[in-house]
Order: sequence, then structure tokens, then C-alpha cells
Amino acid sequence: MIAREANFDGLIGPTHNYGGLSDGNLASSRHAGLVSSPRGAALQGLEKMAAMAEAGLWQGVLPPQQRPFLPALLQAGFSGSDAQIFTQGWADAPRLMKNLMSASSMWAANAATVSPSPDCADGTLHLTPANLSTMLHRSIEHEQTGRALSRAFPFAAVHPALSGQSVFADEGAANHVRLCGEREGQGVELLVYGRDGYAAARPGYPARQTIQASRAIARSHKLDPARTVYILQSDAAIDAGAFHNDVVCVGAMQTLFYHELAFADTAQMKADMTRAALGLFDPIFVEVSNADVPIADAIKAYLFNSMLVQMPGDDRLTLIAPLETQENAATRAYCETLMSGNGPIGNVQFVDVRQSMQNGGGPACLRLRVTLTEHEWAQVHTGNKFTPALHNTLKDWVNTHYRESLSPDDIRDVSVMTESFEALDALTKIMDLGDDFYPFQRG
Ligand code: SUG
Repeated sequence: MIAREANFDGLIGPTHNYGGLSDGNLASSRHAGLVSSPRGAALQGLEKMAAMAEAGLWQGVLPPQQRPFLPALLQAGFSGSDAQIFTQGWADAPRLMKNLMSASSMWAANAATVSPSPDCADGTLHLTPANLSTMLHRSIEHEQTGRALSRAFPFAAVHPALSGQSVFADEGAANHVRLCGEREGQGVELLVYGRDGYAAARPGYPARQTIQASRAIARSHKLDPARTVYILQSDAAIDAGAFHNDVVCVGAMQTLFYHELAFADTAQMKADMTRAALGLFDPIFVEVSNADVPIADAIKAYLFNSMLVQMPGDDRLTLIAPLETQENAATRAYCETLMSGNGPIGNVQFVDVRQSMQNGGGPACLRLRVTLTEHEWAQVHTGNKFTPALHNTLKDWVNTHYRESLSPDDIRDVSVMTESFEALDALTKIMDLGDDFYPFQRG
């Protein structure tokens, strides 16, 4: 049975804004308070999906979440009508409100950790929504993410998120790489963590993923311990702004493409990966030195937060990088070297996802990779499959419901909430998600 990798992108929600909410994410801090364009952002995201689908890749779409997230306001003691809760929230707890307005579920790489069926002892696709417990605005995503994933993948094992306690802090596929020889065969799963959950917090920026979370996921996904590798992120990478490993590393098929400073012990990583892949495939390591691309440039230009894909008919891999990678001298030069060489990555394409980039989300953050057999792809909920027809419908939907611009003052306006709920209500019909998909629909 043939298997392929599908990309499920997070559809960017109507409240997309620059809240400056993510400590350690330099782009989020740098662009705090900027006027955003929810419409522009969503259309950029749709263009990327369309480009991948047109190239012949399997492409899916995941719905945005309800923002403001009123259930958290009820939990915090606010009461009354939706409008009263919203207004009171801004009056009494503006910082909380900012967190509850974020459209952060667009970064689908953080939606869940995904283990394809050939890697799991029960031959089932396993997904665990990430609790995203390190950041308040992201910790409210996992329940709705679970609902969305169960809807999209009715045949899969969708687990509840891990405990929200800090020992089990989990950021999903952003700290997970799967390498394989053939997609339909067993692969090696690399789980990258930033800290031991029982140890004292590190000074500096937070490390968002614990080894306890990674191990718990590997157990519940029934991964083969001999084919599973755990690797520590380097302090240098986290301190330079690599809040997720996918800011300094991406892998596909046999190839791992990463910055020299990404891991605490690169030699150990290579040895462990090579041992875990023994008898399956020979891993290929494409290591970028700090001399060629200083880590500050790699993170600013998001060279590694690219999608590494195998285009139909191509032997070599294609890097789908953000425009910012083309604009930075060091990363552009590196891409030219890649294309003129004869390594496993033979092509680079640039996409415009600037609205998301300004919050620290590149092309790779916007998508969740799910390796599926043809049989599984056939069972994916039709409403989640990206087609030219759905593309057109979603473009119209965005143009009808989304604001061209949204300032930090605008998001305090109750009409942003009503417009947003109207948009999401319409979306549940477009994507056939049911009329009880969002909390506001359930009353
Ligand atoms: O969690 N930014 C996200 C970006 C996530 C990127 N994902 C991956 N690397 N896979 C984050 O830090 C910023 C929101 C704001 O500041 O408004 C934000 O949440």
C-alpha cells in the first residue's frame, strides 16, 4: 500500500494580530503592537496550500479556533451575555483578553505529534494534541485541536493532550521529525526536547518541551523503542531564539537538515539516528555550519522553518522557504549552494507568508505533516481536503468575513467578536464540521 506525506495547514483565523505574547520568540516580540492584516494573512496561507496542491502533494486544511475563547473567561469568573463578558474582560483583565484573542492555532505544526501507522505497533495512525502549556495563549488550543483532528481523521487514534503540568510541557510536531526509507515502511522518530521536566527552569528563554512529554507520547503511540531517538536542544539555539526545534532543523525521507548549533550533542544525535535506522535506511545529515549561516541569520530568515518536500517525480527534495530566506544574504547564498550542489536537497522555492512570519511562524509552522496510506487518505473527512473548489470558496469566505487590518485597539471592539463568530459559523458549513463544532455554537 502506497503512502505519502500530506500537509494539513492551519487556516489563519479572523483575529490574527501581533500580541507580543511569546517570550523567546524574537519575531513575536519584535512585531508586538503592529497593525495586522487578517485577510492578507489568510490569503497568504491559502496561496501556500494551493501551490502545494497544484504541485501534486496531498493537501489538507484545519479550521481556525474560536477567538475570543469565552470558556476561559467564564472559568475566570466573568458572566453575562457574550458581549458583556467580552467588554468586562477587556475592562478588568486586558492581558488575559489579549491571550484569548490570539489566532495562534494557525501554527498547525504545534497542533499535535503525529506517528504514522507503519511506526505504531497497532498499525494505527496516532495523534496527540500538544498541551502547549508553556504559553497561556496556546494552552487553550488542545481541546478544540482534538475535536478538529478527530473530525479530520476519523480512523485514527486521537489521544487527549498530556497533563498541563509543567513536567509534561509539550509542543507537538515542532519538536518531532520522522525519517524513513520508504514512506509506507517503518521510520525512525526523533523527539527533540529542551529540558528535563523535573529539573529547575533554565535561565533565559523558556525551553518548551520536556523529555517526560516526549517519552509519554512515544509510549502511547506504541513506537518501537529501538526506532525512537530522544535528543536535547542546545542552550545556544534556545538563547538565539529557537523556541521550537523546527526553527533550526527539518527532515524528510532519509535527510536531516539542521544548523550546527541546533542540538546539545550533534555527534550523539548522529550516532543515535544511525543506530535506530540500521537495517531500514542510511540517514543523510546536511549540517549547516555557523560560519556559513550564523545562527542569528538562520533564525531571523527562518531557513530551517521551511517545508522539505518530495515533489512527485523528483528524486531530490525541495525546500519551500519563506521570502525572508531569499532576502537575507547568508541564507540566500546557502540556498544557491544547495541548488548548485548534488546533495539530497536539489531545489528551493520561496513563498510569501509574511503575516505569519512576523509572529514567528514560517512555512513549516503553518502545516502539520501526516504520512498516510492511500487507504487512510481516502478516509480523511472530505471537508478537510484542499481542492481548487474549496480554495475558491475559502477565498470568497475570507474576503467576505475578514478585516483588511486589525490594530491593537480594534481587537477590543465587540464587533470583532461577532464578525469572527459569524465567519466561523459559516465555515462549519463549508467544511461540514457540524453545528456544534465551536464552543459558541454549543451555547
Ligand atoms: O508559539 N507565535 C507562535 C509561533 C509558532 C511557530 N511554530 C513552530 N515553530 N512550529 C509561538 O510562539 C505569537 C503570537 C503573538 O505574539 O501574537 C505566537 O504565538
